[in-house]
Amino acid sequence: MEKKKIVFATNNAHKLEELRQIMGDRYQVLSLADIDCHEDIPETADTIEGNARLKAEYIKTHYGYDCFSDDTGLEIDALGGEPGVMSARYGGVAHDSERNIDKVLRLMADVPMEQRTAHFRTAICLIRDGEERLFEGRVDGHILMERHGTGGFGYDSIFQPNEGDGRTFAQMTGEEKNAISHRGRAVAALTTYLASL
Ligand code: ITT
Repeated sequence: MEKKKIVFATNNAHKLEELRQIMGDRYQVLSLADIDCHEDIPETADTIEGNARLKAEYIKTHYGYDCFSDDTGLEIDALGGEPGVMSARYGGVAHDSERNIDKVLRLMADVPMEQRTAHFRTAICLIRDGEERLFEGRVDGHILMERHGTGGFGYDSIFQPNEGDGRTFAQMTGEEKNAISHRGRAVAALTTYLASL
């Protein structure tokens, strides 16, 4: 049977690869490049849910495709919930993960381990047949004092999930991360919904 097509409104190749790993059996997940969308989609909302919605609505309006988009934020308790919606550009330069991590580690240099609690939150907005739906996923953990591991992307090397065996996301395989991650959970909710249709 031919796989159903769905657009994932992201410019982040790592996220696309994660999604194809999770949904690839049943769906042909198209990227923005696949639909010839090369412009910067505005992410100007002040919540991750709002940004997920903006991205999905942009693609529906300008390209006409049913699609979904995700927005993710790392929320660190000792930093009052930052970087949150600012996660991609926290260090001052958009999508420079090394600077983002440097800033977090600098701001938290004096925070003891028990107070280094944090979570990733992902909101996914699906637009399908004129209907809009939100799905969420969350994973709780701690921010380590330094980087561990080289896999994954973004803040993975400083995030140690509570449910794991002490490794950071960057020390896990993609499959291990997806099984417990914010995005993995939000996508599970999305795929359960899509499968129920
Ligand atoms: P798109 O908006 O094009 O999808 P993005 O890189 O801007 O890609 P987000 O806004 O969703 O992605 O995420 C903001 C930042 O949060 C992202 O740049 C990473 O630094 C970080 N991030 C997102 N998901 C992550 C994950 O699974 N592990 C570690 N860091 C992550």
